[in-house]
Amino acid sequence: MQAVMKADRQRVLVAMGSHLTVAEKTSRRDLVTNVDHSNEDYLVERIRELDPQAKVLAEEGRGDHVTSMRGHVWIVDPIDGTMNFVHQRNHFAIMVGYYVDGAPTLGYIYDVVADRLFAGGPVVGVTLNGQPLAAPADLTLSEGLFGASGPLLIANKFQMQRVIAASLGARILGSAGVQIAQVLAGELVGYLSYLRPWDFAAGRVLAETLGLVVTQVDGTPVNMLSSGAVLVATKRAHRAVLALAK
Ligand code: 2AM
Ligand code: CA
Ligand code: CA
Ligand code: CA
Repeated sequence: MQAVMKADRQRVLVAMGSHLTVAEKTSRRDLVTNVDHSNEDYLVERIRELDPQAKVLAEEGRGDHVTSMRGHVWIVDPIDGTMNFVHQRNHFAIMVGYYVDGAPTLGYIYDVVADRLFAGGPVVGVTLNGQPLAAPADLTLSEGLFGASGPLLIANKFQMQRVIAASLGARILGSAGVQIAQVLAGELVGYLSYLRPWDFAAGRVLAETLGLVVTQVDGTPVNMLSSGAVLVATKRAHRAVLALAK
């Protein structure tokens, strides 16, 4: 799958440089492009070749109607950060997560323009562009930058302003994948956003493999078949955020 992801980069960069067809899904802030669709086609086809029996849960609807995590389940976000893809031509990710009987097994987050591919899982460890990635330092909230979500911050949901005030500062990038990758790399101590399964499926595998904690903001386990306010953080920052985010 790493080779599939790396090969995909050039295709996506070429498509990004050509005319984009952009449509609104549920609002003017919720976009989809021809590249989201074509890249989902590409990834789902590769997964079908690799693992014909598997179920595929994919954002733009190319996959299956998945109602259980039993068996092999691949979860695909073909372009994460579509708004950035359209308006910045940067700061977006391709993400694939793989679960076996509900167990996080493999994850891939590819920050396409930066050419940073985070890959791996509990059996093989995590690599960044093929090199082993060490677990980030277990810094607490006051010792690092916190990845926020614009909508949660504006609404001050989950005491987002208090959480940020307790950190070294807020960073808002508009791509769950790129921001979770920054937590993996030790560049953020945590990230909190309202997410759907394909937004955090890959990140959860990679984060848990590195000893980071992934739960809902109330501390309960995440569910890979539903949306929720998801917190990805170092162990110490996770404890600090849960205490504040009432
Ligand atoms: P997407 O680009 O794949 O839709 C910032 O918008 C981040 O939140 C992105 O990772 C985006 O993923 C995700 N997101 C989740 N729900 C969203 C929504 N309803 N509208 C826009 N972005 C959403
Ligand atoms: Ca979307
Ligand atoms: Ca997404
Ligand atoms: Ca997407």
